[in-house]
Amino acid sequence: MTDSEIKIPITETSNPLTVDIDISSSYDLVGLLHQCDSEIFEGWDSYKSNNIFSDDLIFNLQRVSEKVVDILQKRNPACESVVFSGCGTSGRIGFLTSKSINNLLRNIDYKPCCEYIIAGDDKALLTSQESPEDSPQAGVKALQQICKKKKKVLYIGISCGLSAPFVAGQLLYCMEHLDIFTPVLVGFNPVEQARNNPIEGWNETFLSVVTKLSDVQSAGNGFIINPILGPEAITGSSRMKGGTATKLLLEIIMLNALRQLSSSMELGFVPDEDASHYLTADGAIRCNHLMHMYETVCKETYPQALSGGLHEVIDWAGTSLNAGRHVYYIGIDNIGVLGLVDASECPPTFGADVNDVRGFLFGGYTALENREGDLVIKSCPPVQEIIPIEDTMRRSYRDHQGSELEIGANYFVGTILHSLTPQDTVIFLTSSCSELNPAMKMMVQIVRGKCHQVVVFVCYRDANDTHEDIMPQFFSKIVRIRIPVTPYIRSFMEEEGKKPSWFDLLGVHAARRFAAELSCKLLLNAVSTGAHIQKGKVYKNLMVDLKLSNSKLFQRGIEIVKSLVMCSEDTARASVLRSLYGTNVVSEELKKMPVSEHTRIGSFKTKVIPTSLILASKGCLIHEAMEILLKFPVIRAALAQLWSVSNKTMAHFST
Ligand code: F1P
Repeated sequence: MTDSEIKIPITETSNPLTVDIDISSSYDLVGLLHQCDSEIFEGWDSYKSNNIFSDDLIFNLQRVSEKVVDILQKRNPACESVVFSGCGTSGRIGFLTSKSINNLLRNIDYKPCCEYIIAGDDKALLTSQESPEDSPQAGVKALQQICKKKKKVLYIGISCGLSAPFVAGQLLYCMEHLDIFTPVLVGFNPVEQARNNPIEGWNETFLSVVTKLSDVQSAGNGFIINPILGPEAITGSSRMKGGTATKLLLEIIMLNALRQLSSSMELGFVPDEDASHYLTADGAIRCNHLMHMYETVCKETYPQALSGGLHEVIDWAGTSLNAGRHVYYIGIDNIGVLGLVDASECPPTFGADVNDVRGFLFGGYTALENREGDLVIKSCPPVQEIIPIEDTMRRSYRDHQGSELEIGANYFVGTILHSLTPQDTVIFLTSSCSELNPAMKMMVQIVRGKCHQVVVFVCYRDANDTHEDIMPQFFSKIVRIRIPVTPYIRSFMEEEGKKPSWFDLLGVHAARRFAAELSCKLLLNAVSTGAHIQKGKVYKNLMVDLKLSNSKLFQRGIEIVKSLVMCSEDTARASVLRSLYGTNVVSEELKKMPVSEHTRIGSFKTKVIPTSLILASKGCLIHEAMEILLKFPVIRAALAQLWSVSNKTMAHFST
C-alpha cells in the first residue's frame, strides 16, 4: 500500500473483488456481493484479528448488553433509556432496532425503553437528509431533547466511517456527562482512521473525539465497537456491509440483554443488584452463537436467491430504470420498512430521482411507528380556519405536496397503480409463505394485470412452517429464502424437560425475524445496486453520480475524480467546484467558501461528478463538458467514450 492509500479509511477504499462489478452479469454480481459480505465474518486483509468474532469485540458486546440489562431492570424508561443514534442508513437501522425491541418489551409487560435519533429528524427515515449530519451542535440538541430528565442513558452512536460530526457531537456531550451517559460508538474503521477533517464551527474532529473515547473506554466508562469489515462492494456505500453489520450488532446486544434479563429473573435476582455479578461467560457464548446465526444467514441467502432468480429480478429492475420507469417495493412489517430504507439511499448514492426506486408499507405511518407520526400531515402548514375546511385543505395538500413522504400502500393504490406500465418492476416483500395480507392479495391481482415484472421476496421466519405454500397461487416469480436452523436457534428448542422462560418463547421468534429481515436487506441492496449499475451509475466500483450533499460525500467526490482521472487533489477539487458552480474559473472567493456552502448547492445540483470527471480529464470548458453529457446521458457510456480516446487513462486502466 502507498502512503496515500494508508490514509484513506478502509470504508472509503475500493474493494479489489469488485473493480469489474460494472461489467459483470447480474448473476456474477450476486456472487460478488456474496463474497464481499463474507468478509464481514471472515475479517479483512491484515485486520483479520479485528474481525467480528474477535474476543475483544464479543467481550465489549457482552459488557454493553449488561448495561442494557441494568437499564431494563429499573423498569423506568422515563428516567433510564437506551438511545440509538446515527445519520442516513445508520440512523434508520437504529430506528428499526428500537422499534423491534420496544415491541418485544411490550410483549413481556415491560415499558419500551429504546429511543432513536436520526440526523434530519423523522423525514430522514424515508428521504435522504444528508446535510444535518455535518452539525455536531444539531446532534447535541437532539440528544438533549430526547434525554431531558433522564438519569441514566446508554447511548449507542453509529457512524460506519467514524466520520459523522452529528454523532461526534453527541459522543463528546456524553463524555462530558458520564454521570448520566455511557457512550458506545459503533463503526467500521480502525480508531486511527477516524475522520480528522476540521468541522465547521467546532474545535474537535471525529478523530479527537474517538481518542477521548478510547481513554473513557480504558477507564471502563464507554465502549468502541469497531470490527473491520473490509471495503464496500460499491466504494463508500456504507448502506451495504456497514448497514448489515450495524443491524446484526445492535440486535445481538439487545437479544443478549433480554436473554440475560430472563435468566436473572428465573434465578431470582433483585433489580438493584449490579448485573455484572451474575452475568456469566454464558453471555459471550450466546453472542458468539448469534453472530454465527447471522453468518449462516448471509451464507445461505445468496445461493437460495440465485436459485429463485434474483439475477433476473435485477435485470428487470435495470430495464425499468433504463426505460425511465420505476422499481416499487411494497411490503409488510419491518420487511416493508427495509424496502423504504433501501429506496431512501438511492438518491444520494446514485443521483437517482426519489421516484426511481420507491418503497411502500402496508399500514403506512401507523405501521412505521415513528415518533412524529404521519409526516405528510405534519408538513402541512398550520391552518387557522374551522375544522371542516382544515380537513379539506389537508386532503388537498396531501394530494399535491409532500408526495415523497407518502409511504402507505393505500397511496400506491390510489396514485400510482393506475399509471403502472409493463415496464415497471413491482417487488412484494413478506415473511410468510402461508399467509398473505388480504389487501396484498387484491393488490397483486391488479398489479399483475398491468405489469409483467412482478415478484415476491419471501424471507421465512417460521422454523417449521408446514402450512400450504400459497405463493404460487399469486406469483409466477418467487424468490424464497428459508432461514436455516442454526445452533443459536436450536439452543431454544433442545432444552427439553425444562420449562421454557418467556425469552425461550419470544427470543427464538425474534432471532428468526431478525434473520429474515437481514436476508431481505441483502436482496434489496442487490436489486437497487444492480439496477443502478445497469443504468450506468457506477464506473468500475465507484459511484460516479453521487450527490455532494454533505462534507463526507464532497470529499468522496473529489477522491473519485482524483483516482479516475489520475490528477492532483487541486485539479480534482477545482473541477468539482467548476461543475458545482457552473463556471470556467475558480475564483479566490470560491476557493475560500466553506464546504457547507458547496454541500448546500450539492444537495440539489445533479451530475456534478460526471461533469467534473470530463472537466478534469479533457481540460475543456464547462459547456463542452455538459454537451458531452447531453450526447451520452448514460454516465458510464460518456466516460467510456471519453477515455477510449485518452491514452493516458487507458494506460491507467490496463495496469
Ligand atoms: C452515514 C451516511 C450513510 C449514507 C451516506 C452519507 O454514514 O448517511 O448512511 O449512505 O454515505 O452518510 P456513517 O456516518 O454511518 O458513516
